[in-house]
Amino acid sequence: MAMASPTSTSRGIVAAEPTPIELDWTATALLIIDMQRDFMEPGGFGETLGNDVSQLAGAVPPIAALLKAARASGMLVIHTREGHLPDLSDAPPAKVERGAPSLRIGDPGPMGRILIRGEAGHDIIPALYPLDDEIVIDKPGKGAFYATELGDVLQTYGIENLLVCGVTTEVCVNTTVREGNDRGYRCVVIADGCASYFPEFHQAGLAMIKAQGGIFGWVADSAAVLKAMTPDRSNRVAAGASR
Ligand code: C5J
Repeated sequence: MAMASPTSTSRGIVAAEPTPIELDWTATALLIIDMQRDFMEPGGFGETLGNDVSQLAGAVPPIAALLKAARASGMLVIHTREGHLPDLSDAPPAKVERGAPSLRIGDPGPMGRILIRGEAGHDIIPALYPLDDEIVIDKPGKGAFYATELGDVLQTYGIENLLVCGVTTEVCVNTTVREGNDRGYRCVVIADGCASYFPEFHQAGLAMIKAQGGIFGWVADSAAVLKAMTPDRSNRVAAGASR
């Protein structure tokens, strides 16, 4: 692997598992999966399925830190939202009719109709709200590539690497990473920037990505990515001090 110059700002080496990975930041996007009120707050889709939504809160501060750094560096930021058209024409009956939730997709709930585009519950949580010029991809499925413009967007911006975070680890994050991996993207999943309603599924979801030499991608903490994004000026300081 080619090593980045210590003063380079366009490349960085992330301390990831199963191996460190060098990334060209100009070809890297931050992909934030489904940080919507419907999954994160009481009364939404996640809770109607019987889940404890407080399990997901820990992912917010690491994502916020990465989002701040990405915005400051000019990195492409993409947010996704899972949800359906008001007439449910893009919602397969097999999804709508599944299980025994307290409210089904499309039913009226405390944050509007469950998992429907344009409703309050479908929106992204205030702490991570997209800026006007950031890309928001609406997706009907679990994977962010299925039936969306994501692939075209990434191609347009020359993206080769994805920093993937969001919820939930084993569902929409994993599905998106698998789709991205098959399309040739290097996916680095942010361990503390993902969460599951089931802590054991979070761990298993990360383990599956990085197993077998990184069969689907890499896993790193947000701090490791932030460190790699920060130019190392120690050489310049040392050189200046010796003059
Ligand atoms: C789920 C998601 N869990 N965003 N969606 O249904 O992971």
